[in-house]
Amino acid sequence: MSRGDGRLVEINFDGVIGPSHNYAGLSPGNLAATRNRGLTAHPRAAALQGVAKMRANLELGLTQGILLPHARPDHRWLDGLATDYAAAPGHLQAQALSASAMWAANAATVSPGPDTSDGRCHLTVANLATLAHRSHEWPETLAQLRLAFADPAFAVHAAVPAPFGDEGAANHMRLATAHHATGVEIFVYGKPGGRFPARQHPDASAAIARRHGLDPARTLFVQQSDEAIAAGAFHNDVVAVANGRVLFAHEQAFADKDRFYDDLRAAFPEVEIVEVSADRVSLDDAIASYLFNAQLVTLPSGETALIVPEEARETPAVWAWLEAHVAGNGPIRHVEVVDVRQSMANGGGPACLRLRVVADPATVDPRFLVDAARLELIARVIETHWPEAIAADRIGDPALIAQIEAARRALLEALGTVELIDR
Ligand code: SUG
Repeated sequence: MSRGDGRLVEINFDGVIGPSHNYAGLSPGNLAATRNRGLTAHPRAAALQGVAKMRANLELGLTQGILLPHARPDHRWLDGLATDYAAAPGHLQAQALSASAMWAANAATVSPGPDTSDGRCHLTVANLATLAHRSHEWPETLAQLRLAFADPAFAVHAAVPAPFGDEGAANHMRLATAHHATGVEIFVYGKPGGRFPARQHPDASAAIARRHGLDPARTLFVQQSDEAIAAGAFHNDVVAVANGRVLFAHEQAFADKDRFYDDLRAAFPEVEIVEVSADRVSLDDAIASYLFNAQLVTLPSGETALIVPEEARETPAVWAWLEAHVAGNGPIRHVEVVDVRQSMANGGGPACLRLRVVADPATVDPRFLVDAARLELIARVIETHWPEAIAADRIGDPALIAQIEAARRALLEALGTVELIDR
C-alpha cells in the first residue's frame, strides 16, 4: 500500500502556455506544426485558452495542477553551444525560444504508487532527445517536478540517457479498475527508419519500467504502427488514449493490434476496448481533428467523459462517430469541447497539454495546484504581461525577448515560485 491510498486521485497538471509561444515549424512529422510554420502566433490568447480549459476541468469536478513556463530563451543551453541569443543563428534562436514545455504530456512518465514495487509514485523526466528544441526542456522540468513532488510519496528520476529517445506520458497508457487500484501500464514505442522520426525508443521504455519497479506481468510494450507515424501521429497519444477500464484507440494505431489486444485482455480482463475503425474515421481525420488527443476522464459520478478540441466537432466523420457512440451504450458517456486552437496549430491538443499524476493532493506542493481563484490570478498575469502576437520575423527582436522574460518572471512571482526564476 502506498501512502495516502484512500485519497489517491488523478490530478491533471497542465503546462501554462508560455509567453514565447510561436510557430517556428520545428517538429518534422508533426503535420500541424510544419504546416503552420511562419504564421503569427498569439501567446496571450493561447495561454488564456489553456486557462479556460483548466477552468472547465475544475467545473467538471476534476483536480487540477499546473507546470510553469520555462526560462526562454534558454540561455544555459545557448551557453553550452558557445553562443548567446543575439549572436546565435536563426535556427538556434528558434530552438532556444520555443514554448514547447507547454505540452506537459511530454514532461515525464508517471507510474502511480499502486503499480510500483515500493508504493511510491515514480516520475521519470523525459529526455525528448529526438528534436533539438525539446531536448533542453528536461533540466527545468526536473527542477519543477522535484519541487512539486518533494514529498516522500514520490520518487522523481532524472532522464534516461540519450540517444534512447523518451517522450514521456505521450507514449504511455495506464488502465486500472479505479485510479487508486493496481494498474496495467502500456509503453508504446516506434520503430525508426520510416518517413518521420520515431521518437520513443523501446530501450527507454524498458528502462523506465525497470526504474519504476513495475511488475512485468502488468507491463506491456507495444509497437506503434508505421502507418500512424507516417500519417503524422508523432506520439501515440494522437491515436490512442486510456483511462480507467477504457482503451480508446484508432484501428491503425498499433503495429500488431490483435496480439496487443490479446495480451492486454490477459493482463487486464476488465478492459473495455473502444476501437474506431478506419472506414468510420480515417487516420487522416483522426490526426487532423485530434479525436484521440482528448482527455479521457472519470467524472465524480463515476462516468467517463471525453474532452475534445473544437476541431473534433468541426470534422464531420469524427463528430458523427462521437454522437453515435454517446447515443448508443458505449463507455464514453459525455463529450466536452474545448478551444485550444493556438496550441493545436502547433500539434498539441487537450491531452498534450496535461500530465496525469495519481496522488493524494495533500502530498503535492500546493503552489502547483490550482482552484478557480488561482486560475483567475494566472489569467490576470497573462492578460497584463503576455505578448499579444509574435510574428515569425520578430524572434530576434530584443524588446520582444525582454517582454517574454519579464512575463515569466511576473507569473513566478505571483505564484510564489521565484526559486525557479534562475533554476
Ligand atoms: O513535440 N510541437 C510539439 C507538440 C507536442 C504534442 N504533444 C503530445 N502529442 N503529447 C511536438 O511536436 C512544435 C513547436 C514548433 O514547431 O515551434 C512542437 O514542438
